[in-house]
Amino acid sequence: MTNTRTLVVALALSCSAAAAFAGDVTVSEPWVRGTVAAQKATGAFMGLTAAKPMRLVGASSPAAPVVEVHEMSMENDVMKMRPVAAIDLPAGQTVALKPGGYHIMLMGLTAPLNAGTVVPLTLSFEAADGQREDVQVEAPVRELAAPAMKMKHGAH
Ligand SMILES: [Cu+2]
Repeated sequence: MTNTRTLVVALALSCSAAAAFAGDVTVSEPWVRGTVAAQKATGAFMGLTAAKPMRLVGASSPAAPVVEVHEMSMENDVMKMRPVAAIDLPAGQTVALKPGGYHIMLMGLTAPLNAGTVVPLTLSFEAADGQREDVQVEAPVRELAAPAMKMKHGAH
């Protein structure tokens, strides 16, 4: 698959007066891990590069009623995850949201996310001066074929 294309759709929602411009953060290679029937949660991953110091402070998606910013860590050979209030994005440095680390958690899924479909995400960023910026992302769903990981949703 040629998924190297940067899928950044920096549309300001017509109904959102707060989304003025979205030029300060670049989102690269967003993707969502596909799910099987009855699976209620999955992760979204991407690279985030901010032109000036920013923080990822939240996310939302029409695909899931609950969306949180999570951090994953290893505890006694078990991957555990917990919500974090924000992810710091230093200027000019790409911060990776990837399996085993930071991710965006989509919870309360009502239908499986199949490879080949696209999940719209709205990412909310905050600058040092408190200014908010929303970025729209279209994240393709990838096959659930990644190496199996022991996961425990301790925080959920
Ligand atoms: Cu999580």
